[in-house]
Amino acid sequence: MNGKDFWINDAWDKEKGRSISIKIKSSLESCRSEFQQIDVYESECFGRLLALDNIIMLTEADEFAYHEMISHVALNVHPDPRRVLIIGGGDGGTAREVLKHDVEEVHLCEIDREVIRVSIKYFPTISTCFDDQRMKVVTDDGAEYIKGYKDFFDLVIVDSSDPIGPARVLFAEEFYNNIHDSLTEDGIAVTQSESMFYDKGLIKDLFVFNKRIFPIVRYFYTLVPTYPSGTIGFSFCSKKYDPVKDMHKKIIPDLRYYNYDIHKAAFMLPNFINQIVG
Ligand code: SPM
Repeated sequence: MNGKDFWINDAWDKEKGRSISIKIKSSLESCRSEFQQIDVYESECFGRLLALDNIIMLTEADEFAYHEMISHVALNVHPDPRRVLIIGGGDGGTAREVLKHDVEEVHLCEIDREVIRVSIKYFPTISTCFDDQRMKVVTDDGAEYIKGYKDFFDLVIVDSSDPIGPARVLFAEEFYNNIHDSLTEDGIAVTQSESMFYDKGLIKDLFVFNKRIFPIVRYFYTLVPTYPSGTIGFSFCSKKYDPVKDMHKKIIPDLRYYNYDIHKAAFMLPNFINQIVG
């Protein structure tokens, strides 16, 4: 940095010949964990930023658009979600949203304890979940942890990083079979499924095998300016409930992105992605 302009680019996308850049004011922490490079920056216009292996995971300015949508859509479809598992999500943002509902227990299984540590230290408005009595925090490989549960969770949320490095196994068919088995008979899974503009091949693969595993599989998306293409999507995998027809209108306080019209609109897809997931 040293007084010069410093920009962070999404490393994975840069390799593919495209880039979003965010101007950085200062580096707050830079460390190498057992699994990955972890960086926390103060950015010029998005607040603090967390990057894993030089790929942007979140910024303070737009994280709500991601964390609200990965959580509240399914929590407003399942009539009575009691037990929730979050795989990944070590920053705590997804759990913060889940805990706004009347849930009994939330298991958070993050492979990298250093992600939890830096999130508690540098992102206090995001990592609020870690003091909640309903939380069970585990540092383990989510792909292994889920094998210990059968017919147990009402909702499984996979808040993963990209399908490279430690999160690669979280995009495999075997993992989704294990998610299916861990869910109760009317359970739902929501999984981070990347950009409909940039990751069509990945989304196609996910939908081919998930349609064999779950009776109802849909793609929905949210808008996040600091992710490549400005949008990121999720797979909605359900044993019983339709994400739109079975929507409930629960009262949830303090939301900045999610509302009932957004819930429905998020499943309305452009033709090019409908052809892949439809
Ligand atoms: N709790 C926030 C964690 C973020 N999880 C999703 C990050 C996905 C970033 N992928 C962007 C695409 C880059 N190739």
